[in-house]
Amino acid sequence: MPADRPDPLGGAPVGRRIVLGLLGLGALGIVTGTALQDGVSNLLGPIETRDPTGLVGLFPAGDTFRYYSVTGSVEQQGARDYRLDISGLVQRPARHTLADLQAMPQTTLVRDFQCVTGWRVPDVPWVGVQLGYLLDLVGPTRGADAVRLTSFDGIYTESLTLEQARRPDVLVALRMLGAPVTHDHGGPVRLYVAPMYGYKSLKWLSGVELTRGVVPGYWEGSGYEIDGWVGASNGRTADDPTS
Ligand SMILES: Nc1nc2c(c(=O)[nH]1)N[C@H]1C(S)=C(S)[C@@H](COP(=O)(O)O)O[C@H]1N2
Ligand SMILES: [Mo]
Repeated sequence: MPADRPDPLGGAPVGRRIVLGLLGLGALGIVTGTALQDGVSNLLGPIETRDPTGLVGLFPAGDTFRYYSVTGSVEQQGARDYRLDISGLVQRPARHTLADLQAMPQTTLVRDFQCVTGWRVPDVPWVGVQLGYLLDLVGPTRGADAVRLTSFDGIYTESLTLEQARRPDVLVALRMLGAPVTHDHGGPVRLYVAPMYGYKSLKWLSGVELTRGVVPGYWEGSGYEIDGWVGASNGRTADDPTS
């Protein structure tokens, strides 16, 4: 039989193409509960190592978030210490406290959260300030066409084109799951990029830098798509100009 065909009885490995294909569908919770708890082993590769047949993972994992961090532990930032810097190619650089952000217009979204490794949490309530609103406050200069996002974990970075960053479903999130964003989920302030995979939703957000040209994020050197669209789902429509 072809090497890529799953063979449950014979136990032949499912080819990488098929595993990735399932992930690409994105609708199945296809990883097991404990397999992917730790941060650095979240790459696509380990799924095959831990579940060589690809069959164990076809059982639903439960609709829960996994804790991910590429660093061991992250220092807590409380409501008083928190600062968000918006800098780079802007007319008026800004620094916001948590209270500043709370006083700005809040947007509520109820959308899925979907990790590229296969787990997905449906209908999560998110509340926060649209990233586009914050960009309007600073006024990107003519040369700016992207944003680089940094985390106070000191390591993780992400990026979006300016057009993506201005989407109304991209939030600087202050609340998720009906409560302030917890430390483990990247609080007090994280990004939520509804139409893209979870890795774009940077936790412990500390900086937004306007750049010329997209600077690839932490995982994007290892083969993750820079444009991490989840597909035509989660509120994105086929006639969406940025899809
Ligand atoms: N700073 C930081 N942000 C991050 C990550 C990370 O390791 N560090 N992991 C990303 C990935 S791959 C996912 S799926 C989500 C997980 O969010 P959660 O830990 O709230 O479940 O955070 C994203 N943002
Ligand atoms: Mo992820």
